[in-house]
Amino acid sequence: TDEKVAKIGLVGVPFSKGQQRDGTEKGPGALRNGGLLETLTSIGHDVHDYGDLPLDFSDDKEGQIGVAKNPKTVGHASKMIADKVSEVVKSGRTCLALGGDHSMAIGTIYGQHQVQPDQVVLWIDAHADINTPLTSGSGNMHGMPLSFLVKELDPYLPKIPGFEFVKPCLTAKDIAYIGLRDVDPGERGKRPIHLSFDVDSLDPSLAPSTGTPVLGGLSLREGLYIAEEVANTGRLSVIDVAEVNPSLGSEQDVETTVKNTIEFITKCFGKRRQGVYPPGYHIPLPT
Ligand code: EXY
Ligand code: MN
Ligand code: MN
Ligand code: MN
Repeated sequence: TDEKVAKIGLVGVPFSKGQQRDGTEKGPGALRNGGLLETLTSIGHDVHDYGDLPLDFSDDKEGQIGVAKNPKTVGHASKMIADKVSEVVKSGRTCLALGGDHSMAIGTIYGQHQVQPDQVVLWIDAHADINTPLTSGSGNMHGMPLSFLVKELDPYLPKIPGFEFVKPCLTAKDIAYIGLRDVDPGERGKRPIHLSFDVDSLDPSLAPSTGTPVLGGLSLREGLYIAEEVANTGRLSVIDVAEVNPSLGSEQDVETTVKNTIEFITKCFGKRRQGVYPPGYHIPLPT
């Protein structure tokens, strides 16, 4: 059989201070209530749930004007996220980090980097999330995570309280935003993949419960195709699921968002259109 059992380490990142709406802190709960664990387990995966990180939610008094909002709160969260993700990756599990707004990726990428310094990042998003605190018009840190991690941007990055521990760990060419179509064998690497999935990459009709929806997004088939191709590499090491906000939209919107997000996650872990046998499954015989 070619079915693969993934060893998954699930980490809840209930966080919303990288942007200004309440609700993304409820993303992990919404995905749990939507049956994520049961679905992954039912197709044979070994899921260890590390629970939700106890993240602080206070608004900072400092740093509100111009530069970056809530930098200390985001910085402290990033440190806690990084430590947990590196623990999970070190244990040999694929880390499934359920956010939370997309500022979570500072910690998840930096944490993975401690164990797998040759990581590459696949960023699926309607937004590039690479504003520096000085180029950002909003001050929202969920629009900035990559600027803290990319070496080429280091000279442009002001010192921000809370981020003293982060050293840039990626070069620009370690990041793909999507769309490569012609790669030679010699250009291919076997590097561990960090998949950063912002649900707002999907069309708002598919993931309406998110804070910064943009019309004209990926169709469900396009999104699931990416997840299937990534699963086929066998090199997934960390997945961020960012910007699910169950406080936005109707009950039906939340349900749609959660259902499609769970579908994307299960495809990342090898769920196939033709069905998956759990390990040891045999077609029942009549007795
Ligand atoms: N580029 C805009 C900003 O920096 O505020 C919008 C960023 C939205 C970030 C969302 C979650 O991906
Ligand atoms: Mn994003
Ligand atoms: Mn590196
Ligand atoms: Mn986005």
